[in-house]
Amino acid sequence: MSRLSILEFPDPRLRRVAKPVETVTDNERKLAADMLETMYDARGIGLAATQVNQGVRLVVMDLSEARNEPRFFINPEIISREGSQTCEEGCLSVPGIYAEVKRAEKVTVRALGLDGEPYELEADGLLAVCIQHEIDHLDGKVFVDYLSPLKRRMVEKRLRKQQRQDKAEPARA
Ligand code: GNR
Ligand code: NI
Repeated sequence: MSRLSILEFPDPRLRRVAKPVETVTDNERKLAADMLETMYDARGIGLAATQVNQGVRLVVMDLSEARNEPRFFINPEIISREGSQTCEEGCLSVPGIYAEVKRAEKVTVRALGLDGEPYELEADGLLAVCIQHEIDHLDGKVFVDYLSPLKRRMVEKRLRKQQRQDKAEPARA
């Protein structure tokens, strides 16, 4: 397995809309394994292929405390949604920024597993938030898009400054 680098907002590559996987092969399984390692290493609970500059509809997640219950979603689709909830979200592509986002409380997701077989999952709470956040990434959306334009510009400014500093002093990053 290898660790991949994560694109950071406002990188325009985060705006690409990912393409469906046609056939699940060892290529997708290798990418999923690399993404899982990358996500664990970064201490995230989810990661979309878009974030590692891969334009395919593939998501990995693990919400377990022990980090031993990986979930894989290929071509995920929300087929029903119910209610609403507000959760403070963060994103590995928007480091250090947290903001409340309103999303559906319960969703039913249809996806393919790593074996290429379709399955459905009913999710609520944080699991439902996370899957909605990840599918947004596949559609080129980032959670800061839900903030007011003023707040989003502030986030963009702060991250651009941080990225300049990281470039100038990589050893301290
Ligand atoms: O690690 C993550 N935590 C998180 C917390 C609240 C709502 C969504 C998330 S997803 C995020 C990882 C990530 O950026 N996935 O795209
Ligand atoms: Ni994210």
